[in-house]
Amino acid sequence: MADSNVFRATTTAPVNIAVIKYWGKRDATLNLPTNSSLSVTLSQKSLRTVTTASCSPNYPAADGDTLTLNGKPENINASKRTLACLSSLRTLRKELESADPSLPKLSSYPLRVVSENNFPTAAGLASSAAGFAALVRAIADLYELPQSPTDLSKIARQGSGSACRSLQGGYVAWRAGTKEDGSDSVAEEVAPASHWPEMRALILVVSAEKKDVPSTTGMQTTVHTSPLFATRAEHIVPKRMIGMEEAITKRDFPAFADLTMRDSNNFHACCLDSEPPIFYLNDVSRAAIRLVNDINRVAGKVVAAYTFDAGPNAVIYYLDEVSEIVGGTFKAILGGELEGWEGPFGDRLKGVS
Ligand code: 2P0
Repeated sequence: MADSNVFRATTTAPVNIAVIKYWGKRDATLNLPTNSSLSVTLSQKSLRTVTTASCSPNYPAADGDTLTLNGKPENINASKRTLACLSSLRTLRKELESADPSLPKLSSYPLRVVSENNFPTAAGLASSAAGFAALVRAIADLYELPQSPTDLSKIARQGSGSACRSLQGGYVAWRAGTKEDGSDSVAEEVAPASHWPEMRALILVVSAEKKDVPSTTGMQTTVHTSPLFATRAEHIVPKRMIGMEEAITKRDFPAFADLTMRDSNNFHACCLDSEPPIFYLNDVSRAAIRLVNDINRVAGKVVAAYTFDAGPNAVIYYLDEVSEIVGGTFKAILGGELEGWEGPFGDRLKGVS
């Protein structure tokens, strides 16, 4: 869209929470993972990044490309990951311009990217997934690129691994791939959100503080020092990916929940097995695990599942029919221990708009 020589596109991207975790890189430069992963894309009702990308022949070349995050200018040149995304997107635009010389030469104009997370800062949730997904989508829209979300996932992956799963809605698998150039390390939709409309997620904000060990550092410590991790990447996750896709296809909640909890536990066991050990869970996280087990025991079947990323905050998956039991129990027993809540996300689970 042209507006007095400024071309502009705005988009939003959602947060995703993995049920089979990405942890470990086989190539840190291309950001290729050691194992495949699978996530659920949350609705954008309260957790999303909004990004506007613009370019213009009138933007001073001396300013170069600029990025503003939550109102603060960022040093784009200090972020190799951002530079890699911008460079890949420009290359695709240049291909379009070469094929059709009548197109405006957007690839030669400086870019301005302005991005805002609408999550309450207190949520303490990783924002890199939604952030890089929104950046890639906004620039792809600005450049009118014809590439599919799966093709664009290769670019978002270079920004942050988990970002490649936020370009699509519903249930999304990131296939680790085997090629050295990363061309087959892409995200693809396993099922749309509408496939399982009863699915809900609740985020328990156990702590809003920054995590102790950033994911990028933590995962490589695990890769290099944990004997358990080798078994996880080679044997445990490949089987679980198959089981998880089957559980989603069949809408088998007990199987989905069992794999989700086992995979969270196995990922945190690998963290503990690292040298030095990495601790992401705290006492309240462990209380949340016990509470889910109690809820399931009292229900006489598995109706709720917990999962934890690189921090103490719990995400609880459940189906709408047990919303009151799950929400009510957590509020009554753990409410006072928590710094906040997000969700439930469910009937509005969807992808990028
Ligand atoms: C996941 N996490 O699958 C896992 C579970 C954290 C635990 O993806 O280095 O921020 O930018 O590729 O994507 C966090 O790692 O790491 C993550 P980089 P990212 O969601």
